[in-house]
Amino acid sequence: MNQAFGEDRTATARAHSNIALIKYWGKRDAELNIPAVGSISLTLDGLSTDTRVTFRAGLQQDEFWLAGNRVDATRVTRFLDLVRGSAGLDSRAVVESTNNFPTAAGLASSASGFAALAVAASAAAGLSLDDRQLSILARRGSGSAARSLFGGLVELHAGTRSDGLDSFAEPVLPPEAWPLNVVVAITELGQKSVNSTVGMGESALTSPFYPAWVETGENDLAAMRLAIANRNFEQLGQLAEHSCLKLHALMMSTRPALVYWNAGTMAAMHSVLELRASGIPVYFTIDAGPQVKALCLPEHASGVADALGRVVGVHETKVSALGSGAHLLS
Ligand code: 2P0
Repeated sequence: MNQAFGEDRTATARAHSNIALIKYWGKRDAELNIPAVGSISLTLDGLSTDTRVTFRAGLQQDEFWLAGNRVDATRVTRFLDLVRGSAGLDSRAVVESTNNFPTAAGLASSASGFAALAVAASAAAGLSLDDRQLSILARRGSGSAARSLFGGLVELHAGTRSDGLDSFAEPVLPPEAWPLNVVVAITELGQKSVNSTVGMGESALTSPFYPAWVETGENDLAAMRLAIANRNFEQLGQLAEHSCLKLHALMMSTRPALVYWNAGTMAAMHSVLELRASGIPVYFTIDAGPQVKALCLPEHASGVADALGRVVGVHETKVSALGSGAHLLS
């Protein structure tokens, strides 16, 4: 650190991405970013974001560097303002972030991104927040980020309070308690066209299925909690596929329609169904993007990855186990 910038306050954090088994889509408060429904996810060890935050006196504006390129800092500034407000800090910050996976292609970069930013920025600002407070802070950046604070299987509560203080994530099962694998099949490397925040706002306003989506959410969560408590993989998989397909029915019935699938997505889904018909317990889930994630047990992961890797339209596959929660690196 340059002595001339003796007031630098810096911290670096790592967070892993997560995929939802019971999906979040829709907000009950857009300003405070409070979800309309709860969600349950699985934190992935193979997909992570490392973020360094340096508050620097005299800096004119926040700088956001993603993989070495300076990018728009609007959303980062809005988030850092929350941290500065709590810490009574004026300094702007340099935020340097790297993902080890394609950004904005439906692999939840905002989840690991805002979770890492919440941990690094609060530490650099000198705040000492507990896990629940960190999860609430991360949620303000991105709903799915609240879940990436924790490893293994995680639930984000929608809560009922208007201030959102009961909308936080909690661990359901630590990663070592139930070894599950996810095979990610990448069907498109480019950027997706509609971001999730905008998309879910349009779904709430225009899809005739949105009321049913919100109404059935609690039942799905309860059934998934039970499947996890019983370590019932078939139940977990069936419920995850149902939540995924219900989400995409909601998206497709939005105006303008949100169609995230491509031909490779569909082919990979059918490959999962064929594997299952041949006796391999494997289930698919898909987020707001074209990638397919296949849920399976570790003994089937390499066979599932081989099969999905041969599907026309699948560019590559990546096997991931359950990951740990967000943590400081320095
Ligand atoms: C999820 N997704 O539960 C669902 C499934 C995408 C499809 O959470 O507006 O980027 O920043 O709170 O967290 C993506 O939504 O949205 C998401 P904001 P976020 O993983």
